[in-house]
Amino acid sequence: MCKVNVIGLGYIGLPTALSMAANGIEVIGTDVNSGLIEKLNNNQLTFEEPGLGELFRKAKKGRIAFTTQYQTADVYIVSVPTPYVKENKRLDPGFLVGAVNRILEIARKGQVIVIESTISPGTIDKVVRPLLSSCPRLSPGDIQLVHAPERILPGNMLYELANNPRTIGADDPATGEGIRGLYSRFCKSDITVTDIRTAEMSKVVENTYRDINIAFANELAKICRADGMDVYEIIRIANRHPRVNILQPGPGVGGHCISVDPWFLVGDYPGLANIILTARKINDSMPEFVLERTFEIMKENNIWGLEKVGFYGLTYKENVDDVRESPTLQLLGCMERHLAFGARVYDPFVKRKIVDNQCFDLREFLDGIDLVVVMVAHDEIKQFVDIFKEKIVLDTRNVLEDSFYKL
Ligand code: SAJ
Repeated sequence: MCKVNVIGLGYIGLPTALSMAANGIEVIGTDVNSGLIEKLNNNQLTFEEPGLGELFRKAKKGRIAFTTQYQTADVYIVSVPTPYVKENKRLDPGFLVGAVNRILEIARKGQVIVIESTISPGTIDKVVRPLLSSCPRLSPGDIQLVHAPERILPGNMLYELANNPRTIGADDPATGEGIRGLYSRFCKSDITVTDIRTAEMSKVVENTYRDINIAFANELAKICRADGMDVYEIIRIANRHPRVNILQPGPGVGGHCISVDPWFLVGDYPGLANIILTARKINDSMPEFVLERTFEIMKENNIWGLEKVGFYGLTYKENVDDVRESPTLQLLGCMERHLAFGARVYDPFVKRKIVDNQCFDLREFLDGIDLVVVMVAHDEIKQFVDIFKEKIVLDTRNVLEDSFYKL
């Protein structure tokens, strides 16, 4: 029977560990954050995701334990953060190196290390393999490496974990087939086995594809704004074409994935990753574009003073609590650089104070302001359309009716 040690119990590691345990696999969930481990051992979840509570209860009926310690296992799944260095747009492999080194302290011949964290193409060769070859306890080939990138969409993680096709990159086909068998215990879709380099590149390419297509929608929004056209109607009609699928313009691209992964290609292939770089610049320009629209609307409605303005939404997208690289944080950073302070901010999913003038109650947030800029399309908005109607609204997510300002 296969025993699995999942390293890193964040947005990817925890659902993966729980899904495996709920499907009869023995799982040790490891995270260096003792507070997180304590919460899990007290049956408290560490982030919001539809269905996570039910999966947690199902997993706890299986064989799962949470600890800060690494434990020897047949398979180690590494799902630690892989941030990128803003200055040079390259991957910061620090957490990955730390996790692999800790595994190599206890790993034994015949065991497998699966890297799930998103990594730039070539990271396994450049960063991970040298750790194995320099490990005095092990001989070449004792430990097999696999890269199994995830594709789950925050906000729909558990369904996608079970139903999205998966990619398994492995040096050794037999190992790839073994890991395919393990993942098929909870993944009901097809699982492609390929080599590691192809698995690394395909993952980054998927997210880069999406970033470019979001940039196209955002550029269309700017073009239509300049010419007084309705970008949403144009996209709606264009998408009636059987082979056209234009995405939606928004206030920017956030999250730890779409806004990050394309930079790996820009950093690794300078001079070649041209449309990729241009798309990143377009998406990163959207928070400033929202500020320009906000100022236009303030002038048009004689609203003077940012204390009359509120930004609804701090997370990077609807119905999640993740604020990493969020367009609102990018926008507030831009305002600070121009010494523009005083606007209010509110997000129903953000319970802790992370910015100045942050409100924690919707009515408190709306009371006394004239202009609301909707930055995130949380479901809450649709429950309170009537009170939003009492305000001037810039709806950057096209989530409210036509009576409001749009991008
Ligand atoms: N966004 C738009 N317009 C759109 C779609 C998205 O402005 O039409 C914005 C969102 O508001 C958000 C950002 O883009 O700020 C990214 O959101 P997302 O829903 O497009 O993607 P993520 O980051 O939540 O998840 C992506 C997914 N990748 C793809 O769809 C190719 C997911 O499958 C990956 O597993 C995930 O990245 C990841 O972890 O790599």
